[in-house]
Amino acid sequence: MTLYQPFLDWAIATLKDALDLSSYPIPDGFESKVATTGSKKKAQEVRTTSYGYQAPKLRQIRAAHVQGGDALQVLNFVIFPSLDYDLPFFGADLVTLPGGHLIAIDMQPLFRDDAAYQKKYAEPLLETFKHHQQYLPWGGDFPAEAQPFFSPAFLWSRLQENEVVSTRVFDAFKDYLQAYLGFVKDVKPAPAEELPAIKDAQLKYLRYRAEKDPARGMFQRFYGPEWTEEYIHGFLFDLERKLAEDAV
Ligand code: DBV
Repeated sequence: MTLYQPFLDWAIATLKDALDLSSYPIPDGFESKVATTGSKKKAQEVRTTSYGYQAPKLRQIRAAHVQGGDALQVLNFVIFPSLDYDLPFFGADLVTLPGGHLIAIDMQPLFRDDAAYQKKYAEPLLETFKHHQQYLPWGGDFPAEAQPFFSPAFLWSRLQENEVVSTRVFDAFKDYLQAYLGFVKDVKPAPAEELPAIKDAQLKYLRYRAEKDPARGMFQRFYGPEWTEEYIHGFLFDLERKLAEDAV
C-alpha cells in the first residue's frame, strides 16, 4: 500500500505547473533509506524517500515519504518560504500507524497573534477550513506548546478509513496547497523593517519542529540516531545550517 503516493505526485505536478521549480539539494545518503524490521519470518522493509525543490519566493519545498507496509505510511510535506516574504509555512503531516490515520494540514503562521496577519493569511482560508472540517473530525488534544504554531484553519483529525484519506483528506490537501499557491503568487517582498521579525519567527518555528519532531523515535529505531539527527538538521529542518553556511 502506498496511500500517500497520489498526494505526492499531485503536489509535485501542481507545483511544477504553478512555479518556476528547481531542485533543492538532498544531502548524500538521504535521498532514499531502507531498513528491514520485524522478525525473519515477517520481515518488513521501511523505505524513506526524500524530495526537495525550491522556487522564487520559496526557500525549500521538501517531502519525506515513509513506506513500511499497510501499518506504516507517512507523508510529511512542508514549504519554507524565503526569508524576505511574510508567507506562512505550508505543512502537511499525514501519518498512518497501526491504530489509524493521523492527519494534520495547515498554513502555519509566522505571527499567530497579529490580527492583520490573520486577516491576510487565515481568514481567506476559513471557508475552505469549515468545508473540510465536516468530514475530518477534530483529532483531540495536541501539545499545548505547539499552539502558537497553528493557524485557526488547522485541520487536525484522526481517522480509521483508508477511503476517507483517499477522498476527503486528499481534497483538503489539494485545496490548501492551491490556496497557498495563490498567496505565493500575490505576495510582495516584505519591507526591510519586517525582515528581522520574519527571520526570528522562521527560526522559532524551525527550532520547535526540529526539537519536537514526532518522527524522531521512529527514525531512530529504523535507521539509528546518527542518521536521524543528520536527517532532521541537515534536510528536514535545515534553516539554521543554511544560515550558518550563509546560503540563505
Ligand atoms: N512529523 C514530522 C516529520 C515526520 C513526522 C518530519 C518525516 O514533523 C511524522 C516524518 N508525525 C509523524 C509521526 C507521528 C506524528 C505525529 C510518525 C506519530 C508519532 C507517534 O505517534 O509515534 C502534527 N504530528 C504528530 C502529532 C502532531 C503532528 C500534533 C502528534 C504528536 C504527539 O501526539 O505528540 N507535525 C505536526 C503538525 C505538522 C507536522 C501540525 C504540520 C502541519 O508536520
